[in-house]
Amino acid sequence: MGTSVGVVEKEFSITLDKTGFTPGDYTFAIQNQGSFPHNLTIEGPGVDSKASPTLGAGESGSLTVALQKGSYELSCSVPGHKDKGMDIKITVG
Ligand SMILES: [Cu+2]
Repeated sequence: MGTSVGVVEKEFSITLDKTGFTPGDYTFAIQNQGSFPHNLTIEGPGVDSKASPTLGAGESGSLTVALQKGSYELSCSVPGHKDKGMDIKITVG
């Protein structure tokens, strides 16, 4: 489980309730507050495109990953959403 991080997804943004990450296990608790389907996909050191299930409007889900030192990209892999702004970067250090 590790540290819990709240994630709000909507058209077209990803917002985290935490800043400042240190290496360790994290569970991203995702709420889709939009009206389109969204997911959370994480890519970075030791994490090869790990994704939550795609959540319908109003649904919640989670994704647990082990973060190492480095830079991670968090995005939504529903086609087109990343380019529209559902794409953020976090630095773990
Ligand atoms: Cu999306």
